[in-house]
Amino acid sequence: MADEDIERSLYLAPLAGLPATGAILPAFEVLVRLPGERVVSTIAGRSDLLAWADSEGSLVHKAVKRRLAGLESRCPPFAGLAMDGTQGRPHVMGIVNATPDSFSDGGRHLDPQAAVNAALAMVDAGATIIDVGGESTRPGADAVSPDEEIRRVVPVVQALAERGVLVSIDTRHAAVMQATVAAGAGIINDVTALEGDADSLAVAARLGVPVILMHMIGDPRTMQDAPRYRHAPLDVYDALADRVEACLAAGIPREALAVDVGIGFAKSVQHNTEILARLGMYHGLGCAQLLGVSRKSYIGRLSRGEPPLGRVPGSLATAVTAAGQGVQMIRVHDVAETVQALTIWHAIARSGPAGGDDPVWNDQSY
Ligand code: 9MG
Repeated sequence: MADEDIERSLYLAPLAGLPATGAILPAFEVLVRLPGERVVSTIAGRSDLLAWADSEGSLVHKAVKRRLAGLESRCPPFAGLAMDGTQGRPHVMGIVNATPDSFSDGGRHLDPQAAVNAALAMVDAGATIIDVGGESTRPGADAVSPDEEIRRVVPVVQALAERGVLVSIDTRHAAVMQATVAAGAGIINDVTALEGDADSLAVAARLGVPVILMHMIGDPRTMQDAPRYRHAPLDVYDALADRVEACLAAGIPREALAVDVGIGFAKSVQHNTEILARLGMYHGLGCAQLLGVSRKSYIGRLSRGEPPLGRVPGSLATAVTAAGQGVQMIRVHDVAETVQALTIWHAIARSGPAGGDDPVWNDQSY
């Protein structure tokens, strides 16, 4: 097997410690794709893993060291925001949908001023990014023309950018990327990972703004038909690695990329939970990580069939799970609730054995 093939068939999912913060990680689930596509996995402490890699020869040793280096290095800032743990709790991205058919707040933000007011309230509640979208990506949603999308989102993006808000534009259309970055958007959030429009990769590279690459198969109309994977967490890892490589080749630097596993996009409930249990693994891609789970249907399916507004507790539970695996940005509808949950998570995490020397935590004056 070639060097690169060995590295691509070996995956490490951290079991403890915060990846991407520069911390040494103590233990891993080690997953290996065997020829014929069978995947075997085992649990190993860091020193056992290195001893095993040594005994397997220099190529395996090199591959393990490279994977470890990816997980244990400090993530550089993304869009000017710290991503290496010094930010404390994960950043919260508030969702503002300027669409008539959005799955959980449809119609409420069609008036640009109402959308701007809702976004400013989210910023007050602690959001550091506002994600503005003009096309619903819920399963089965119809596509919207780029012109209509631009008409919906540009006034909102412009008003927020003028007030100094960091705006990400949720779009899969190159023309919308162009119009909204001109209006002040600071991040592109593309659920197709810049594959949904033949011009997106070149346009994003030319615009020079940071990009969030989300994993999906197919498009929102068809994606839930029959999602199939050989091994969902590893297939998603490989697909994101390919998109990161494509962006690097197009001239977008790694520090301007964030990855997102795309929960609910072409995934069954089991695919979602298998991926959510291994979020730490995706830090091996060397990019910041965003997660969007807010009010998604897997929560109702795993619970008691609650409608979107009844899925806030499950959204918070997932956000806290993600924070514990080093995910740096969480995309949500319920900003105040998420900020509170993540603040408490952070206070507890900092006081544990891996808590370190957070100056805020160590301030005894309160
Ligand atoms: C637009 N959109 C809807 N769900 C999303 C998710 O989970 N991640 C990202 N990046 N965007 C999303």
